[in-house]
Amino acid sequence: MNKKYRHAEICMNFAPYTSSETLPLSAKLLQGLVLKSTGSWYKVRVENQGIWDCRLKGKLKLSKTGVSNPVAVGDHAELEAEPGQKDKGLIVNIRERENYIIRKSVHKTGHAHILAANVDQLVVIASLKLPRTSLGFIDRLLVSAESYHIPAKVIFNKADLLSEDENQFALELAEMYSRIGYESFMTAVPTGQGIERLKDLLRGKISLLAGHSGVGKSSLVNAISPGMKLQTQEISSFANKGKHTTTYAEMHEWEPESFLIDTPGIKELGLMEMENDNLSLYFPEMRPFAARCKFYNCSHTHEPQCAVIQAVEDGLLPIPRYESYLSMMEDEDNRR
Ligand SMILES: Nc1nc2c(ncn2[C@@H]2O[C@H](COP(=O)(O)OP(=O)(O)OP(=O)(O)O)[C@@H](O)[C@H]2O)c(=O)[nH]1
Ligand SMILES: [Mg+2]
Ligand SMILES: [Zn+2]
Repeated sequence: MNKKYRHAEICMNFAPYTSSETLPLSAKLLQGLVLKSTGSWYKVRVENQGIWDCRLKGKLKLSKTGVSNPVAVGDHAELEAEPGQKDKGLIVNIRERENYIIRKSVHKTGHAHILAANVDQLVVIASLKLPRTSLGFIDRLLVSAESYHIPAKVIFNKADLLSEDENQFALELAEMYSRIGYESFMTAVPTGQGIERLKDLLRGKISLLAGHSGVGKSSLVNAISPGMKLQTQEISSFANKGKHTTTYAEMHEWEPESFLIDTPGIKELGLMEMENDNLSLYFPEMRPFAARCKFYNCSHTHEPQCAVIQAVEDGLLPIPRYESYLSMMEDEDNRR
Protein backbone atom coordinates (compact mmCIF):
# COMPACT_ATOMS: atom_id res chain seq x y z
CA MET A 1 0.00 0.00 0.00
CA ASN A 2 1.58 3.23 -0.96
CA LYS A 3 1.61 6.45 0.96
CA LYS A 4 -1.08 8.15 -1.06
CA TYR A 5 -3.54 5.34 -0.56
CA ARG A 6 -2.84 5.28 3.12
CA HIS A 7 -3.60 8.92 3.45
CA ALA A 8 -6.74 8.56 1.42
CA GLU A 9 -7.83 5.71 3.61
CA ILE A 10 -7.64 7.83 6.69
CA CYS A 11 -8.88 11.06 5.32
CA MET A 12 -10.80 13.32 7.57
CA ASN A 13 -13.49 15.75 6.68
CA PHE A 14 -15.06 18.50 8.58
CA ALA A 15 -18.73 18.99 7.96
CA PRO A 16 -19.25 22.09 5.85
CA TYR A 17 -20.85 24.97 7.66
CA THR A 18 -24.57 25.24 7.27
CA SER A 19 -25.74 28.76 6.57
CA SER A 20 -26.60 29.35 10.23
CA GLU A 21 -23.06 28.42 11.14
CA THR A 22 -21.42 30.60 8.56
CA LEU A 23 -18.99 32.95 10.19
CA PRO A 24 -19.69 36.62 9.91
CA LEU A 25 -17.20 38.28 7.61
CA SER A 26 -15.70 40.21 10.46
CA ALA A 27 -14.88 37.09 12.47
CA LYS A 28 -11.24 36.41 11.85
CA LEU A 29 -10.00 32.93 12.49
CA LEU A 30 -7.07 32.57 14.84
CA GLN A 31 -4.27 30.14 14.12
CA GLY A 32 -3.13 27.67 16.71
CA LEU A 33 -1.03 24.60 17.33
CA VAL A 34 -2.65 21.70 19.17
CA LEU A 35 -0.44 20.80 22.14
CA LYS A 36 -2.71 18.25 23.76
CA SER A 37 -5.89 16.47 22.90
CA THR A 38 -7.94 14.56 25.44
CA GLY A 39 -10.85 13.94 23.12
CA SER A 40 -13.15 16.35 24.89
CA TRP A 41 -10.93 19.41 25.12
CA TYR A 42 -7.77 20.60 23.47
CA LYS A 43 -4.83 22.62 24.69
CA VAL A 44 -3.91 24.96 21.88
CA ARG A 45 -1.06 27.44 21.55
CA VAL A 46 -2.80 30.35 19.88
CA GLU A 47 -0.69 32.68 17.80
CA ASN A 48 0.21 35.75 19.90
CA GLN A 49 -2.38 34.83 22.52
CA GLY A 50 -0.83 32.20 24.77
CA ILE A 51 -2.28 28.83 25.57
CA TRP A 52 -6.01 28.29 25.43
CA ASP A 53 -8.43 25.52 26.33
CA CYS A 54 -10.49 24.70 23.28
CA ARG A 55 -13.44 22.63 22.19
CA LEU A 56 -14.50 21.54 18.76
CA LYS A 57 -17.11 23.56 17.01
CA GLY A 58 -19.79 21.81 15.04
CA LYS A 59 -19.77 18.25 13.94
CA LEU A 60 -16.74 16.48 12.70
CA LYS A 61 -17.32 13.82 10.17
CA LEU A 62 -14.89 10.95 10.14
CA SER A 63 -14.75 8.71 7.15
CA LYS A 64 -15.22 5.05 7.99
CA THR A 65 -11.75 4.60 9.33
CA GLY A 66 -12.20 3.88 12.98
CA VAL A 67 -9.78 6.61 13.90
CA SER A 68 -10.93 7.68 17.32
CA ASN A 69 -9.58 11.23 17.45
CA PRO A 70 -10.33 13.80 14.77
CA VAL A 71 -7.89 16.36 16.18
CA ALA A 72 -4.43 15.30 17.25
CA VAL A 73 -1.35 16.75 18.88
CA GLY A 74 0.60 18.69 16.29
CA ASP A 75 -2.43 19.68 14.25
CA HIS A 76 -2.59 23.23 12.95
CA ALA A 77 -5.97 24.48 14.04
CA GLU A 78 -8.06 27.42 12.99
CA LEU A 79 -10.18 28.70 15.79
CA GLU A 80 -12.38 31.45 17.04
CA ALA A 81 -12.56 32.84 20.54
CA GLU A 82 -15.33 31.45 22.69
CA PRO A 83 -17.70 34.39 23.22
CA GLY A 84 -17.40 35.98 26.61
CA GLN A 85 -14.66 33.65 27.88
CA LYS A 86 -11.04 34.38 28.45
CA ASP A 87 -8.45 32.10 26.87
CA LYS A 88 -11.06 29.71 25.55
CA GLY A 89 -11.65 28.86 21.94
CA LEU A 90 -13.57 26.80 19.43
CA ILE A 91 -11.68 24.80 16.83
CA VAL A 92 -13.44 25.24 13.52
CA ASN A 93 -10.96 23.66 11.18
CA ILE A 94 -7.77 21.65 10.98
CA ARG A 95 -5.33 22.47 8.25
CA GLU A 96 -4.20 19.69 5.98
CA ARG A 97 -1.62 17.48 7.64
CA GLU A 98 1.84 16.93 6.27
CA ASN A 99 1.87 13.53 7.91
CA TYR A 100 0.52 11.74 10.89
CA ILE A 101 1.36 8.58 12.67
CA ILE A 102 -1.31 6.13 13.66
CA ARG A 103 -1.31 3.76 16.51
CA LYS A 104 -3.45 0.74 16.10
CA SER A 105 -4.42 -1.75 18.76
CA VAL A 106 -3.33 -5.29 17.99
CA HIS A 107 -6.12 -6.70 20.08
CA LYS A 108 -9.05 -4.53 19.26
CA THR A 109 -9.34 -4.59 15.52
CA GLY A 110 -10.53 -1.38 14.04
CA HIS A 111 -9.26 0.69 16.95
CA ALA A 112 -6.86 3.26 15.64
CA HIS A 113 -5.72 6.50 17.07
CA ILE A 114 -3.68 9.31 15.58
CA LEU A 115 -0.68 9.58 17.83
CA ALA A 116 0.43 12.92 16.40
CA ALA A 117 0.42 14.96 13.23
CA ASN A 118 3.01 17.04 11.37
CA VAL A 119 6.04 15.51 13.02
CA ASP A 120 9.56 15.92 11.67
CA GLN A 121 10.93 12.77 13.24
CA LEU A 122 10.08 9.75 15.30
CA VAL A 123 12.44 9.07 18.17
CA VAL A 124 12.06 5.51 19.38
CA ILE A 125 12.95 5.27 23.05
CA ALA A 126 13.99 1.75 24.00
CA SER A 127 15.60 0.19 27.04
CA LEU A 128 17.24 -3.21 27.14
CA LYS A 129 16.38 -3.61 30.81
CA LEU A 130 13.58 -2.57 33.16
CA PRO A 131 11.62 -2.82 30.95
CA ARG A 132 13.12 -4.74 28.07
CA THR A 133 12.23 -3.53 24.62
CA SER A 134 12.36 -6.22 21.97
CA LEU A 135 14.00 -5.56 18.64
CA GLY A 136 10.77 -6.66 17.00
CA PHE A 137 8.98 -3.79 18.71
CA ILE A 138 11.61 -1.26 17.65
CA ASP A 139 11.46 -2.52 14.08
CA ARG A 140 7.68 -2.28 13.99
CA LEU A 141 7.88 1.35 14.99
CA LEU A 142 10.53 1.91 12.34
CA VAL A 143 8.37 0.26 9.69
CA SER A 144 5.51 2.57 10.69
CA ALA A 145 7.78 5.57 10.36
CA GLU A 146 9.08 4.37 6.98
CA SER A 147 5.58 3.89 5.67
CA TYR A 148 4.71 7.46 6.60
CA HIS A 149 8.05 8.77 5.31
CA ILE A 150 8.98 10.08 8.74
CA PRO A 151 12.71 9.98 9.58
CA ALA A 152 13.38 7.87 12.66
CA LYS A 153 16.05 7.55 15.35
CA VAL A 154 16.59 4.89 18.01
CA ILE A 155 17.66 5.80 21.53
CA PHE A 156 18.66 3.14 24.05
CA ASN A 157 17.95 4.73 27.41
CA LYS A 158 18.89 3.46 30.89
CA ALA A 159 22.46 2.75 29.78
CA ASP A 160 23.47 3.15 33.43
CA LEU A 161 21.72 -0.12 34.28
CA LEU A 162 23.73 -2.24 31.87
CA SER A 163 26.61 -4.56 32.72
CA GLU A 164 29.73 -4.34 30.59
CA ASP A 165 28.57 -7.13 28.31
CA GLU A 166 25.10 -5.67 27.98
CA ASN A 167 26.62 -2.31 27.25
CA GLN A 168 28.66 -3.87 24.45
CA PHE A 169 25.53 -5.49 23.06
CA ALA A 170 23.67 -2.17 23.15
CA LEU A 171 26.55 -0.47 21.35
CA GLU A 172 26.40 -3.08 18.61
CA LEU A 173 22.67 -2.58 18.21
CA ALA A 174 23.12 1.18 18.02
CA GLU A 175 25.75 0.62 15.36
CA MET A 176 23.45 -1.68 13.42
CA TYR A 177 20.65 0.89 13.36
CA SER A 178 23.03 3.73 12.55
CA ARG A 179 24.42 1.83 9.56
CA ILE A 180 20.91 1.37 8.20
CA GLY A 181 20.36 5.11 8.50
CA TYR A 182 18.55 5.40 11.82
CA GLU A 183 20.82 7.45 14.04
CA SER A 184 21.14 5.55 17.27
CA PHE A 185 22.96 5.95 20.57
CA MET A 186 22.64 5.38 24.30
CA THR A 187 21.41 7.71 27.00
CA ALA A 188 21.11 7.58 30.77
CA VAL A 189 19.11 10.11 32.74
CA PRO A 190 20.91 9.77 36.11
CA THR A 191 24.39 10.25 34.63
CA GLY A 192 23.49 12.62 31.81
CA GLN A 193 25.05 10.29 29.24
CA GLY A 194 23.97 11.16 25.71
CA ILE A 195 21.65 13.99 26.78
CA GLU A 196 23.58 16.71 24.95
CA ARG A 197 23.68 14.59 21.82
CA LEU A 198 19.95 14.01 22.18
CA LYS A 199 19.37 17.75 22.42
CA ASP A 200 21.32 18.24 19.20
CA LEU A 201 19.18 15.59 17.56
CA LEU A 202 15.97 17.30 18.66
CA ARG A 203 16.90 20.94 18.18
CA GLY A 204 14.74 22.89 15.74
CA LYS A 205 12.44 19.95 15.07
CA ILE A 206 9.09 18.49 16.07
CA SER A 207 9.96 15.10 17.51
CA LEU A 208 7.66 12.35 18.63
CA LEU A 209 9.02 10.19 21.46
CA ALA A 210 7.55 6.70 21.43
CA GLY A 211 8.23 3.48 23.28
CA HIS A 212 7.02 1.13 26.00
CA SER A 213 5.80 2.45 29.32
CA GLY A 214 8.65 2.95 31.78
CA VAL A 215 11.53 3.31 29.30
CA GLY A 216 11.98 6.90 30.42
CA LYS A 217 10.33 9.10 27.80
CA SER A 218 9.06 11.67 30.27
CA SER A 219 12.30 11.47 32.28
CA LEU A 220 14.24 12.29 29.11
CA VAL A 221 12.00 15.29 28.45
CA ASN A 222 12.68 16.46 32.00
CA ALA A 223 16.42 15.92 31.53
CA ILE A 224 16.37 17.98 28.34
CA SER A 225 14.34 20.72 29.91
CA PRO A 226 14.54 20.61 33.70
CA GLY A 227 11.85 23.26 34.02
CA MET A 228 9.33 20.83 32.59
CA LYS A 229 8.73 18.57 35.63
CA LEU A 230 6.62 15.98 33.83
CA GLN A 231 5.28 13.21 35.99
CA THR A 232 7.36 10.03 36.01
CA GLN A 233 6.95 6.87 38.00
CA GLU A 234 9.05 3.89 38.97
CA ILE A 235 8.29 0.76 37.04
CA SER A 236 6.52 -2.06 38.85
CA SER A 237 9.08 -4.22 40.59
CA PHE A 238 6.75 -7.20 40.28
CA ALA A 239 6.21 -7.13 36.52
CA ASN A 240 9.22 -5.02 35.51
CA LYS A 241 6.85 -2.97 33.46
CA GLY A 242 5.99 0.68 33.41
CA LYS A 243 2.81 1.93 35.03
CA HIS A 244 1.50 3.96 32.12
CA THR A 245 2.14 7.23 33.87
CA THR A 246 1.72 9.52 30.87
CA THR A 247 -1.85 9.18 29.69
CA TYR A 248 -2.14 11.73 26.89
CA ALA A 249 0.31 12.74 24.23
CA GLU A 250 1.49 16.27 24.84
CA MET A 251 3.74 18.62 22.94
CA HIS A 252 6.33 20.66 24.82
CA GLU A 253 8.38 23.52 23.42
CA TRP A 254 11.66 22.96 25.25
CA GLU A 255 13.51 25.61 23.27
CA PRO A 256 12.07 28.11 20.84
CA GLU A 257 10.94 26.17 17.75
CA SER A 258 12.05 22.83 19.24
CA PHE A 259 9.12 20.63 20.13
CA LEU A 260 8.97 17.29 21.86
CA ILE A 261 5.87 15.15 21.95
CA ASP A 262 5.82 12.90 24.99
CA THR A 263 3.43 10.00 24.46
CA PRO A 264 1.84 7.31 26.63
CA GLY A 265 3.71 3.99 26.63
CA ILE A 266 2.79 1.61 23.85
CA LYS A 267 2.04 -1.96 24.88
CA GLU A 268 2.09 -3.73 21.57
CA LEU A 269 2.04 -2.42 18.11
CA GLY A 270 -0.10 -3.56 15.24
CA LEU A 271 0.93 -2.81 11.72
CA MET A 272 -1.38 -0.91 9.51
CA GLU A 273 -2.68 -2.92 6.61
CA MET A 274 -0.09 -3.26 3.96
CA GLU A 275 0.53 -5.66 1.19
CA ASN A 276 2.77 -8.47 2.29
CA ASP A 277 4.89 -8.03 -0.81
CA ASN A 278 5.51 -4.47 0.16
CA LEU A 279 6.88 -5.01 3.64
CA SER A 280 10.49 -5.18 2.44
CA LEU A 281 10.08 -1.67 1.04
CA TYR A 282 9.94 -0.50 4.63
CA PHE A 283 13.25 -2.12 5.47
CA PRO A 284 15.58 0.34 3.73
CA GLU A 285 18.62 -1.91 3.96
CA MET A 286 16.76 -4.69 2.10
CA ARG A 287 15.60 -2.61 -0.81
CA PRO A 288 18.74 -2.80 -2.95
CA PHE A 289 18.84 -6.58 -2.58
CA ALA A 290 15.10 -7.08 -3.04
CA ALA A 291 15.40 -5.55 -6.49
CA ARG A 292 17.71 -8.41 -7.51
CA CYS A 293 15.54 -11.37 -6.53
CA LYS A 294 14.62 -13.79 -9.31
CA PHE A 295 10.89 -13.31 -8.77
CA TYR A 296 9.50 -9.81 -8.91
CA ASN A 297 7.00 -10.66 -6.17
CA CYS A 298 9.53 -12.51 -4.00
CA SER A 299 8.50 -12.55 -0.35
CA HIS A 300 12.12 -13.17 0.71
CA THR A 301 11.00 -16.04 2.93
CA HIS A 302 11.59 -19.22 0.91
CA GLU A 303 11.95 -18.46 -2.78
CA PRO A 304 14.90 -19.76 -4.81
CA GLN A 305 17.46 -17.20 -5.91
CA CYS A 306 16.28 -14.67 -3.37
CA ALA A 307 18.92 -11.97 -3.14
CA VAL A 308 17.72 -10.95 0.34
CA ILE A 309 18.14 -14.43 1.83
CA GLN A 310 21.52 -14.66 0.11
CA ALA A 311 22.58 -11.32 1.58
CA VAL A 312 21.54 -12.43 5.08
CA GLU A 313 23.57 -15.61 4.63
CA ASP A 314 26.55 -13.64 3.38
CA GLY A 315 26.40 -11.33 6.38
CA LEU A 316 25.49 -8.31 4.26
CA LEU A 317 22.16 -7.81 6.00
CA PRO A 318 21.74 -7.85 9.79
CA ILE A 319 20.07 -11.04 11.02
CA PRO A 320 17.96 -9.40 13.79
CA ARG A 321 16.31 -7.12 11.29
CA TYR A 322 15.60 -10.00 8.93
CA GLU A 323 14.07 -11.91 11.86
CA SER A 324 11.80 -8.95 12.55
CA TYR A 325 10.83 -8.96 8.90
CA LEU A 326 9.91 -12.65 9.06
CA SER A 327 7.93 -12.17 12.24
CA MET A 328 5.97 -9.29 10.73
CA MET A 329 5.26 -11.34 7.61
CA GLU A 330 3.95 -14.14 9.82
CA ASP A 331 1.69 -11.77 11.71
CA GLU A 332 0.30 -10.52 8.44
CA ASP A 333 -0.41 -14.07 7.32
CA ASN A 334 -2.12 -14.90 10.59
CA ARG A 335 -4.17 -11.77 10.45
CA ARG A 336 -5.49 -12.84 7.09
N1 LIG B 1 18.29 3.96 35.94
C1 LIG B 1 17.58 4.73 35.12
N2 LIG B 1 16.28 4.97 35.37
C2 LIG B 1 15.59 5.76 34.51
C3 LIG B 1 16.19 6.33 33.37
N3 LIG B 1 15.25 7.04 32.72
C4 LIG B 1 14.12 6.92 33.43
N4 LIG B 1 14.32 6.15 34.52
C5 LIG B 1 13.34 5.76 35.53
O1 LIG B 1 12.37 4.90 34.92
C6 LIG B 1 11.08 5.10 35.48
C7 LIG B 1 10.06 5.37 34.38
O2 LIG B 1 10.35 6.60 33.77
P1 LIG B 1 9.26 7.49 33.03
O3 LIG B 1 9.97 8.68 32.52
O4 LIG B 1 8.06 7.68 33.88
O5 LIG B 1 8.89 6.50 31.82
P2 LIG B 1 7.89 6.78 30.58
O6 LIG B 1 8.54 6.17 29.40
O7 LIG B 1 7.55 8.20 30.51
O8 LIG B 1 6.64 5.90 31.00
P3 LIG B 1 5.07 6.10 30.60
O9 LIG B 1 4.69 7.51 30.84
O10 LIG B 1 4.35 5.14 31.51
O11 LIG B 1 4.96 5.69 29.16
C8 LIG B 1 11.23 6.24 36.47
O12 LIG B 1 11.40 5.69 37.76
C9 LIG B 1 12.50 6.93 36.04
O13 LIG B 1 13.18 7.58 37.10
C10 LIG B 1 17.58 6.05 33.13
O14 LIG B 1 18.19 6.49 32.14
N5 LIG B 1 18.22 5.24 34.03
MG1 LIG C 1 5.73 9.20 30.63
ZN1 LIG D 1 13.71 -12.24 -2.31
